[in-house]
Amino acid sequence: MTAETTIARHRALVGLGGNLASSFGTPQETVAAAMHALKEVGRVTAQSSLYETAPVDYAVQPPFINAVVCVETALEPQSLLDALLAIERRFGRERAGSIPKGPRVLDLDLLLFDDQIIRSNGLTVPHPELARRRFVLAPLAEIAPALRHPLLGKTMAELLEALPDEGANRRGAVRRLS
Ligand code: PH2
Ligand code: MG
Ligand code: MG
Repeated sequence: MTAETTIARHRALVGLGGNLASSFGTPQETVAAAMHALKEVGRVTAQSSLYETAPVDYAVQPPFINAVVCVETALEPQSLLDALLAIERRFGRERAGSIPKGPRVLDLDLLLFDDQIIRSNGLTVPHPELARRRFVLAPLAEIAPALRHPLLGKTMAELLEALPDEGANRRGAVRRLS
């Protein structure tokens, strides 16, 4: 047996988003750099395209760049979340005094962790907003269309298809780049 096979492996889906420039450059450059930084938490097995997306929930802010990455990790959920928050801080994320759901340089959200259901202080998995956000589901369905939501029982492709085509989550609110 190799050392590799003795390590507990989990599959985590991580959502990335940002709409402010950072020391890494434009939001597009920042999210691309953050996708690279996610190699620190495990083995990146898939990464979506970058998407330019209309802001949801807090409307008066610049468009976002969003993406989703799949990472195989030996970290348990809380340690993984801590590592994601540390990367956010390194990219210049300021939480104190910021507008909830408002502009940010980098947001890293733990969307799914194996088929685990977690409800603890500061961590809810699956991410509670996942199924109603096109800016999450479009990149998620691009890299993991057959992955099933552990609470809703539907695949990511089915959840994307079921989104109402109106309001902030309408089809045209999400544009795949490159
Ligand atoms: N994140 C939010 C609030 N609204 N809108 C888009 N398009 N993309 C985001 O990542 C986003 C948002 C809070 O996390
Ligand atoms: Mg978020
Ligand atoms: Mg977040």
